[in-house]
Amino acid sequence: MKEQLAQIRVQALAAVAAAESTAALDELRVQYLGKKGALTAVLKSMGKLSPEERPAMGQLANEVRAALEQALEARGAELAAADLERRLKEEALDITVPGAPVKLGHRHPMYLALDEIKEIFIGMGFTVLDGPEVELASYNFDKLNAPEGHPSRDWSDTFYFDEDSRVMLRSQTSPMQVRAMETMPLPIRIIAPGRVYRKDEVDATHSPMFHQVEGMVIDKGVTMADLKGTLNTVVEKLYGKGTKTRFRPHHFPFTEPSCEMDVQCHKCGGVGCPTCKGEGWIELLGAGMIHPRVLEMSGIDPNVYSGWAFGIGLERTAMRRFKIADLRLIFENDVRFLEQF
Ligand code: 2U9
Repeated sequence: MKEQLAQIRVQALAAVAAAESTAALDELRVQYLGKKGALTAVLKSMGKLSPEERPAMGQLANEVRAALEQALEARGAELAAADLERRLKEEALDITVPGAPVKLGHRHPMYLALDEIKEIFIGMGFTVLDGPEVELASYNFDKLNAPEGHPSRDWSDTFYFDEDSRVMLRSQTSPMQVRAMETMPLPIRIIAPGRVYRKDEVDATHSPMFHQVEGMVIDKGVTMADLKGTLNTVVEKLYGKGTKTRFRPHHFPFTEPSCEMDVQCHKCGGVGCPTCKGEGWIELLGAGMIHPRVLEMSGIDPNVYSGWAFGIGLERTAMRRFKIADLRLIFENDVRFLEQF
């Protein structure tokens, strides 16, 4: 038994010293000290010894167990330290290396144009309105003096939701202004920007969804002179002081009289060039004095109050502002295009 214990000691200590992982150490612990382990087997057979032999052999067995446990612990600590050393090397971070630059996004060119317009009108005391894109035809058409049968209500131009043409995607932002006339106290100074929808095929100048900014002023004694004065001021802020404008008569159902406003071509200064198609002028927006019937339908007395209104297409404004040749670029959101602004 003495030889057996000595052999176990030599073998086990050699195995522990050679172990290369904590898993291997665990296996050795089971192999020698576990329930069915080699040393445990020797201890179990101790009962067969004579009472004289037992104490010395017991002491020897305990010494072997202690030596083995100590060796397991020491080798375990060694392996853990080596493992930590390896991980510290492998996982070392150089915190002085500069980080990867984060790419910041920015405003879409059309919203840059909208922001400019908003800023100008807010500076003149206007409030910015927001409203539903799904509208009642009564707000989009009837209350804007385009009754049943008006060409603008045609199914080929308008996205209706129901067969009797009562609910639709708004074709202009004017319904927001009708709602304002019905609910806001007078006088009113508002602009209404947003998406509008018309059944157009997509090409370089048309899209079934586009953006407008409309605006209006209603007060006592408002005249066409206020319309011209305010819009001329806006144009000077957008295109620079001294920019010339011109007003041409036009027709809209919701304004009377109606006009279109042109700005002198920034490229040729009015002589005529490809940008203005030889005209010297570029069409900018539509406007007019709010039709007395429109005021009346929303409960405002046209004998006491008058107002003017305008509408401008945002995509076209942004295209002019940033010299963008094709409307589709504005909607495609190709980063290579957007990054240029
Ligand atoms: C109310 C009364 C009157 C809004 C107006 C225009 C003229 C106009 C076009 C510009 C380019 C539409 O996007 S576009 O195709 N708009 O020319 N819009 S006056 O007049 C209103 C609005 C609301 C209650």
